[in-house]
Amino acid sequence: MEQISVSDLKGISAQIRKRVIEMVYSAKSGHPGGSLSITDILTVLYFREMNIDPLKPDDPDRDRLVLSKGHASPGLYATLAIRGFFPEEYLSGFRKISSKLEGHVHRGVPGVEASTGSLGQGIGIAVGMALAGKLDRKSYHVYAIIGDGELQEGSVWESFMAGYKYTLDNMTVILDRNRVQLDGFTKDIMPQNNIREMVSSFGWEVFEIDGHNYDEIIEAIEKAKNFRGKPTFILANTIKGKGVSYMENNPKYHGSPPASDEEYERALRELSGDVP
Ligand SMILES: Cc1ncc(C[n+]2csc(CCOP(=O)(O)OP(=O)(O)O)c2C)c(N)n1
Repeated sequence: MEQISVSDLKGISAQIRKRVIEMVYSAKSGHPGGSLSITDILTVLYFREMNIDPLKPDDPDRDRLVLSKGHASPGLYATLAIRGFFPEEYLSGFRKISSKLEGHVHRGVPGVEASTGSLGQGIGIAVGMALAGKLDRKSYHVYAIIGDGELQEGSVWESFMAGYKYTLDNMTVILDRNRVQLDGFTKDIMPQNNIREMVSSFGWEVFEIDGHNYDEIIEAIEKAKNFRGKPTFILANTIKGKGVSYMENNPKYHGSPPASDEEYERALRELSGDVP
C-alpha cells in the first residue's frame, strides 16, 4: 500500500470537503454536516489504508466499506470520484434527474458496496460481507461507518451480537461520534451513557480516537485491521460540519445546504484556508 503523507492526505480532504459543499449547493438539498464529519476518516481509508483499485471496483479480494449512514453520500461520492472510481464531473449531477448519484448511496455507483439510507441496515450488510469473507477464506477487510444517532436502531446491536458470535475479526465498525442527529443533539434525543462499555460488553475490541487527527486515525485503523480474535470498533470523536465554521455542531446543516450565496462562498473560502 502506497504510504501517502499526512500533509498530502489533508490536502485531499480539503478538496473532498469543497466538493461536498458544491454538490449540496448545486442540488439545493443533501447532507453536508455528516459528510464533513467523516471526511478525514474516508480520506485515510481510501487514500492510504484500504486495499482497493479504482480500475477494478469488483475485484473479489478488495477491501469493502459500507456507509451505513447512507445520507452522507456527498462525502463518499466526492471521495470515490477524487480517488478515481468515476469522473469528478459526475458530482455536479448529484440529486438531479438522470444522474446515478442519488441522495443516498447507491450500489450502481462504482466503488459503492451497498445501497443504504435506511439507518441500521448497512452494518448488518457489512457483517454479511465479513462472514462471507471468512467462509470463502478471503483476506479482505470490511469497514462500516455508522452514526451515533444510528445507534438508536436496534438492528445495530443485533449486528454487534452477530459480529461477536462469528468472530468477525476481519471487520471494523467506525462510529462517527459527532453528537448531533437529524434535528438535535443525541444527548437530548436518546442519551447514550457509555458507548465504549456498551460495545465492549458485546464482545468487540474498542479503540477511541479524535476523528480529525490523522495520526490517530491511521494508528487506530492499522491496529484494528491487524487485530485478531474479535471484531473491532473505532469510536471516532468528530465535529458535525467540520471545516465550515457556521455548520460546525449546528443541527441545521444536517440536511441543508448553505442558505445563500454568501454562505456558499464563505464555506469554500474557509475550506481553502482563506479565512482565519
Ligand atoms: C430508519 C431511518 N429512520 C430515520 C431516518 C431519517 N434520518 C436520516 S439521517 C437521521 C439522523 C442520523 O443521525 P446520525 O446517525 O448521528 O447521522 P449523522 O449525524 O452522523 O449525519 C435520520 C433520523 C432514516 N434515514 N432511516
